[in-house]
Amino acid sequence: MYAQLVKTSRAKAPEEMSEQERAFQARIDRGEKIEPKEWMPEEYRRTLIRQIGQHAHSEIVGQLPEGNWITRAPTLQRKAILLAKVQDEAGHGLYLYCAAETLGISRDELIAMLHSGKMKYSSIFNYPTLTWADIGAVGWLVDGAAIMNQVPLQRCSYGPYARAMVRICKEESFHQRQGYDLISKMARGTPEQKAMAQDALNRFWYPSLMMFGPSDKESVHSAQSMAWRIKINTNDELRQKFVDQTVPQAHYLGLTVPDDKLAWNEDKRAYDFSEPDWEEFYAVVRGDGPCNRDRLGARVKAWEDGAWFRDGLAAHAAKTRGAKMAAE
Ligand code: FAQ
Repeated sequence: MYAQLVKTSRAKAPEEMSEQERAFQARIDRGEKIEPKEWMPEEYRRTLIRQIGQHAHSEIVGQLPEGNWITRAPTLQRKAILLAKVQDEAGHGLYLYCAAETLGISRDELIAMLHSGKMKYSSIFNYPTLTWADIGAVGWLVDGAAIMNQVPLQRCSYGPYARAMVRICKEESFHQRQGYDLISKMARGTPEQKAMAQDALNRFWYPSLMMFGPSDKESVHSAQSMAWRIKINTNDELRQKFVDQTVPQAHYLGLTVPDDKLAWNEDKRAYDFSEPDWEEFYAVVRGDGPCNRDRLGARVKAWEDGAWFRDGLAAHAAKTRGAKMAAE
């Protein structure tokens, strides 16, 4: 079902739509929310499954780079903060799997597609977290980019996705602030700590820009997804907003953004900046990033190791159901 999604770089024109599709589009254009039991075009449903499913997988796989540092956090307070953040990401994954399930796909099917490589997760989580400063960079830059993309999604056309985003955005905002707090302590610490903060920025800058997806001219889904308000902004619009928000923060921290071409453009009242290396992006998306195999391997192992627990829960639920039916 998922694999049949048509890839198109343009939105369907009104004359190509059926009467029912035109009425559906009119509801979207009026800003109405679409709810699970209502009629929707098959492609709308599949596009949502793809995007929400990938988003859910990203939250779950996204626990791995930070989970890697829980046992090595430098203080009890930092450890408690990191634990809370990683747990929040699990919660985000669960809200999003629930939202996807309202579209008629099961969580088991979604997870099987992640494990077989049929479904994607965000490219960013295929980069390693080599030092403690990377945990600051993940919060500051990765959560910062995630929020930039997710705040508009609170206004997306599909009710369950839009509502899931409200709580997720509140929590992501805490995540971003804790990352900025961590990186600012490092940037204002000893020369060695400042060097670690700079090194983390150097390594995470371009992968963070890649999170917004390919440039608008290469984005296959944007036009139709925007017409359906599954996406509110284009990939390049959000990337630009992220750069404009983040560069002054880096300057304030005394850190240098690793881009020789970065310059304020007074005419457009925004920064000019270098594009990420798109060949690297597509290689990571294809499965050839620095950590793809480790990340997927860790998820598959966790799923297999947890089988006894899922089986136990299902057996208990069946037993309880049987006892209830016998009593009725
Ligand atoms: N990585 O036509 P478009 C987080 C794929 S949450 C991998 O532009 P679209 C929280 C795309 O799927 C981060 N693949 O696609 C956290 C498509 O391939 P397909 C996740 C990517 O969907 C923080 C192809 O390229 N957030 O970080 C990426 O219109 C810290 C063509 O691209 C979301 O998922 C990528 N970066 O736009 C957790 C937000 N970009 O499927 C832990 C919701 C593109 O045809 C720690 N998603 N591709 O085979 C979206 O807004 C959109 O799906 C985009 C991509 C903007 C990501």
